[in-house]
Amino acid sequence: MSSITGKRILLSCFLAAFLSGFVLCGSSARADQKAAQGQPERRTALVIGNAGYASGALRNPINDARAMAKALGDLSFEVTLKENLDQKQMKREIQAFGEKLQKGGVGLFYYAGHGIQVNGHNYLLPVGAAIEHEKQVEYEAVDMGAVLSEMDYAHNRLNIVIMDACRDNPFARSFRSISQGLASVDAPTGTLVAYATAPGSVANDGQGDNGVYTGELIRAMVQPGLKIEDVFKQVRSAVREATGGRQVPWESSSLEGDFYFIYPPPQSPVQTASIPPKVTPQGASERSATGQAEESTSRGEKPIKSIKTWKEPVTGLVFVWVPGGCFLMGSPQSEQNRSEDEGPVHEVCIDGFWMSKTVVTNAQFRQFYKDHDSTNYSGHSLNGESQPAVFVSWHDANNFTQWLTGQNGGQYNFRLPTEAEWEYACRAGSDSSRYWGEDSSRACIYENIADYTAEKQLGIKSPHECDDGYAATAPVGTFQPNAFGLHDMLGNVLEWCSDVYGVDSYVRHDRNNPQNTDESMGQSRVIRGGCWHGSASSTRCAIRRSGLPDGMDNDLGFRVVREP
Ligand SMILES: [Ca+2]
Ligand SMILES: [Ca+2]
Repeated sequence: MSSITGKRILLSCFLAAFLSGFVLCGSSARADQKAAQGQPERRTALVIGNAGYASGALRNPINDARAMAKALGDLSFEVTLKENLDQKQMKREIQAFGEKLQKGGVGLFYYAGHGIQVNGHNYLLPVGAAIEHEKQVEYEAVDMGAVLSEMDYAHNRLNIVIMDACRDNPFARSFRSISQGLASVDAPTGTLVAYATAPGSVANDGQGDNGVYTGELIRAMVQPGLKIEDVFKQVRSAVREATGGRQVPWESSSLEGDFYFIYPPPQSPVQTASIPPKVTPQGASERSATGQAEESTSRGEKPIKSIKTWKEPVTGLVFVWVPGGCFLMGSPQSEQNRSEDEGPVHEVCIDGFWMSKTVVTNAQFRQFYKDHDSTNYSGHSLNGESQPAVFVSWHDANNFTQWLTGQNGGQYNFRLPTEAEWEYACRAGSDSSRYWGEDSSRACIYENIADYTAEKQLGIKSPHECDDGYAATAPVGTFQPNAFGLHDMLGNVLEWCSDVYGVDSYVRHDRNNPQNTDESMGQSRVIRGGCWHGSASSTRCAIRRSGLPDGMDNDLGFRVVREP
C-alpha cells in the first residue's frame, strides 16, 4: 500500500451524487457573528423515532427521540417530534422540514430507528415497510440522500444530521448480501452528518431508557461553549468507553461556519487559542484538553503566544502561521526504528511561514480538477469531500499550488513545503519522536493511524494499541492538532514535500532554510509523515520516504505553504 505504483484504479462510486454540493454564499460569517453576539439565529429541528416495527421492534428510539426533542427545545430549537411514521408520513415531514429551513438559520434532523444500507445507499426504515429482499428497500424505505438534498436545497447556513440508526438490519436473514450498519456518506457543504457508529458496524440499543449514543449526545450538547465538532468528539470518547470500544461514533463534516448549542459567554475569546508549546524535560510537547499549556522554551525557540490563522478565500483552506526558529533536524541514534537517512542530526533555522492546517481535501482539489477521483479502499470510500485528496502525484500537487497562486491574482505565493519546514512544523517545538511525546499508544488522540478499527475492518497488522475509529482516511482535522495548530501531521495521509530525495540530503543542508533541488541526486521527491495504515515504527516526525514525481497512491496527499 505504501509503494508508489502510479496506477489509478477506476471505480464508479455512488458518493458522486453527494459530491456536487453547492457553495454557500457569504452569509455564514455574519450569521456566526450574530449568533456569537447573542442575537438569536433561527433553529429548526425534525426529530423522528421509529420503534414499532413488526419485525425487529426496538426498545429505545421513542425514548431517545423524546429526550432529544426536549433537549433541543431547551436549546431554542423549534422542534417537530414524530413517532412511528410510515413511509408517506416520513416523506411528508421531511419535505415540510426542508421548507421551514428555507427561512434560514440552523437545521437539525435527528433519526432513531432502523437504518440499512443497500449497495452503498443508506435508507431509513419506516414503520410498516413491507420488505422481503434488497430490491424492495428502494421503494419501501426513505433514502437518506433525500433528506440531505432537502436540507441542501434550503440554502440555510448550517445543517446537522444525526443518525442513531445503525442497529442490526431486521431483514438480514432474507437479504442476499448482508452489509452491517450504514454506509459512509459524505456531508454536503455546510452540513455535518453524525452516525451513532462507524460505517459498516452496528450500534448498541442500550441498557437504560436511552441508547448509549443519544444519551451521551444529550449530555454533551448542553455543555456551554462547546463547538459542535467538540460535542461529537466528546460523544465519541464517551460512547467508546461505555461500550468497551465496540461502538465508535463517527462524523462526516463539511461545515464552513461555527455552531455552538450553547454559545460561550462573550468575554471568553473563541477566535484565537493561546497555545504556547510546553516542552517537558524529555522534550515532549503537550497540550491539555482545553488547548491551554504552560509557557516554556525549547532549544531557544520563542514560545508561541497565539495561533494566527488565515483562510484562503477560493478553496477555504485554512492556514496557520508557523513562527520561525531553529531546531535539531533528524533523529538521534537512540530513536527506535530510525533509518540512516534520518541523520546526521543537525541544527536548522527556518523563517516563519504559513502552512495549511490540514492537507488538501477532495472538495478543495476538485475546485482545481473537477473529475478528481480518490477512489476507495476495500469498500471504504476515500472520495468524501472532507477526506484528503489522494492519488495525487507530486506534479499534480505542484500544479495545484500554482493554480492557487493564480486564483489569488498572484498576491500570495503558494508552494509545497520543503522537508525542513515540514519536520520543523511536525515537531512544533518538541524533540521527541512524536510531537506529543514517545508513547505510541496515545496516537489515537492526535492521529488517524493503523489502529484497532483498521485491524478489525481491514486486517491491518501490528496496529497502534488504541482505537481512532477510522479504518481508511478520516475527514481532515478530525483529531487534536500539534502545538502549532497543525492537524494530521503524522497520520491520515503521507505528504509530498518539494525537495529532491537523497539518502545523504542532510550532509548537504545549509543551516538556514535548507532545501535540496539538485536533480542530479535522483528523480525521487521527499514524502513525509505517517498515514492511516502506518504502524508505530513509521509514525514519527523524522521519518523520510520518497516517490517518483508522477507516482500516486491511496495514502499520499499534500499540504500547502503560503510564503509570508
Ligand atoms: Ca485508523
Ligand atoms: Ca498527514
